[in-house]
Amino acid sequence: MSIKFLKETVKDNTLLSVIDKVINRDRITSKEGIYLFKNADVSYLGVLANFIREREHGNKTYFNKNFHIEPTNICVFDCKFCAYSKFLREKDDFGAWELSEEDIFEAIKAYEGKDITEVHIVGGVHPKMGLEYFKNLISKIKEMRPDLHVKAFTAVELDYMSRKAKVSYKECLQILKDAGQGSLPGGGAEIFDKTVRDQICKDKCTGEQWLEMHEAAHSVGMPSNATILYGHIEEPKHVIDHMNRLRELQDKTGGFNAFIPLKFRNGNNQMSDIEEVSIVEDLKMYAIARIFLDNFNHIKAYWPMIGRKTTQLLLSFGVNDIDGTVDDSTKIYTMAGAEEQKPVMSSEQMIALIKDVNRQPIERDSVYNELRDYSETELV
Ligand code: V47
Ligand code: SF4
Repeated sequence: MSIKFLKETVKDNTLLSVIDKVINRDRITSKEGIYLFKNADVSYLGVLANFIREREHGNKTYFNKNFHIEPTNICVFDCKFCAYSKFLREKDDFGAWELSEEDIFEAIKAYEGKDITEVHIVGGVHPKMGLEYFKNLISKIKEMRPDLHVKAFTAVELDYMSRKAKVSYKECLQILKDAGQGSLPGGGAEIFDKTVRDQICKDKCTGEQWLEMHEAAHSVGMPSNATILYGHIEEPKHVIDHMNRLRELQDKTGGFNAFIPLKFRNGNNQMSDIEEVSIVEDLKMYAIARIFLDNFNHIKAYWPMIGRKTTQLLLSFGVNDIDGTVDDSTKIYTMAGAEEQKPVMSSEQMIALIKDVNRQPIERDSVYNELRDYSETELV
């Protein structure tokens, strides 16, 4: 359905005014954002989100070639949704891991000669792995692979690192940047609102600290991503408050690359009694993110978490980026019950996934420089 036709069929005044705002590139308010969650149906949201997506990016759909390193799942925190972490006292239990430096270098060496452009390093907050350790680790990784972009550490890990090392956020980030770190992933954001955050991840950094960390990263020249963990106990007002705080920070710094909604998965965690939301809620979440976050260039669907089929559908609901090849190197979602029990996609499979829904596959680097257009590439 075209946006013009949508305008002719919609009768609700608020929904009509949101259409006009989208067409005129005007910003929607938080009140309107909440209204969309409560009153707009998924087809209306899809038309608007797709209109914005195609206006900004045409059919272009970005992916990159990356892999993950998760140094440990030992964590001092106890997020209720986490299916992955173990306390230090459980370090000898089945399922706990602590990679040695050698293990990490082996993992890097395994990609020697391969045209991978990014390593994504995140893990549990291990009480014995601090700033000094990670600074040296990054320097050595960059010595081995100067061409590799290192996207590393959630604001939660960084907050702990800087407090232990007794340095400011900015100093901590500058040290890591000097060692070769290129950017920050978006994890740890969850829901900024204190009442919700206290119920799902009370002991880790606050929403305000998460935002402060990303502001500090942008100020030292490191871009970052932002996430939201949706589909559990939060309400529309919390989601909109979360996105509003991100929109305000983005106005100030312009340092965010992508927004990544992460769907709560209920396997093997302390929130397993909460049912997962339906695909309709997923589509609405992504579409409203695309409409609300007018100053974010990219909305990313992280396929190992949301699954390949939904990812394809999301390319018509505002999404223009599907992350990377990942190469079976992350356990966060498989342990929480995501469909992707083996998150491996070759570049050919990513290209096919994008082409199957008539979009244009573009390989990008970590900061969205276009590396290669695969539209004309014949797949064997
Ligand atoms: O902050 C943990 C989420 C995040 C569950 O920046 C869960 O490019 C759903 O942020 N159900 C970490 N989600 C991962 C992350 C990420 C992933 C891919 C790309 C990027 C990027 C960032 O994973 C955590 C938390 O929100 N998470 N457990 C769960 N049960
Ligand atoms: Fe630790 Fe991250 Fe799991 Fe929270 S989500 S318990 S910070 S590993």
